[in-house]
Amino acid sequence: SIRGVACRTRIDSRFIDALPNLEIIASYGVGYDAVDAAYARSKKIIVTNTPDVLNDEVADLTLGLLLSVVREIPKAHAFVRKRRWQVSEYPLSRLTLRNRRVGLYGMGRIGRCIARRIEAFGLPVAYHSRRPADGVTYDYFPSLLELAQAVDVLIAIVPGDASTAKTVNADVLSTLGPEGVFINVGRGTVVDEAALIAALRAGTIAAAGLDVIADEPNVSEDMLALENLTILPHIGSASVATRTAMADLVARNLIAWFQSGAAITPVP
Ligand code: NAP
Ligand code: 8YV
Repeated sequence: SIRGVACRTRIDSRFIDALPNLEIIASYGVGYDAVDAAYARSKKIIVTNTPDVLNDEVADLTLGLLLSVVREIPKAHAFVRKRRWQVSEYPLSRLTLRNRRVGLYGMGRIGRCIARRIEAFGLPVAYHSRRPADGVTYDYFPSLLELAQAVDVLIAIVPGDASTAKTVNADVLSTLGPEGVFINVGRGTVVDEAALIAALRAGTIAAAGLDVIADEPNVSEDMLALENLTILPHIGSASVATRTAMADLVARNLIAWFQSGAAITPVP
């Protein structure tokens, strides 16, 4: 009897087959990698996501994470908490954002919002995507490796799918270089995590910040042991206001579908 699903979970072909009268899967999030959208399509089931309503929130968090990594904000806070300020000054941060060049891996809805914030920080922006993005004038690089060569901060904001899987690999990280900073706010699957851990351990890159990991919420001991890695529990969009806007869009998609037969934000 179920004709519509609102979800924040994995929806695979078995799940879909268990609901023979399903018409619409309204997924809570802009990334819909957890939904087997190709299978849904083959069954003429529509899939919707929640684009745009979270762009600024995720971009804000990205800049917060970048600053946290480079200027050691979480560590400095822990230093005060442990009452160590009374004993000594906090050490100067080895890294700075000044005079850096920032590369965005992905220049979509959220990437553009991140780029505008980076510009406001006075830093040049370059990017890689499969084709040049319409309406932006930032330097475009046709490969991720060429982008990594040209920048010393790399921010990943691409979807998690087969085309991006483990693309931030040992080559990309070593090209980014020993002053390099890597930030991931896209999906954990985009990164070869073993290569990232090795690069952070060896000083192949300087530091990294992850809002997403491949096997959430299971953070490996190897990751937790790294002083130069800051990990957030996938909170890019996680404010009450933005998550409410996302939930409203899920509901509005379902209502529109059942009232008019046209969803508001179907995935491509
Ligand atoms: P979007 O508007 O679809 O932008 C995606 C960008 O990635 C485009 O520039 C696209 O350009 C590029 N891209 C896709 N596949 C690529 C590939 N194989 N190689 C190079 N570039 C590729 O998506 P969005 O709304 O900005 O969201 C992006 C992703 O962020 C989501 O899919 C989700 O996984 C993630 N996200 C995370 C959080 C969080 O809480 N951390 C929150 C929201 C979203 P081309 O198609 O031209 O290549
Ligand atoms: C959410 C996200 O955390 O929209 C996305 O793609 O990754 C985040 O906004 C998630 O989808 C909701 O669980």
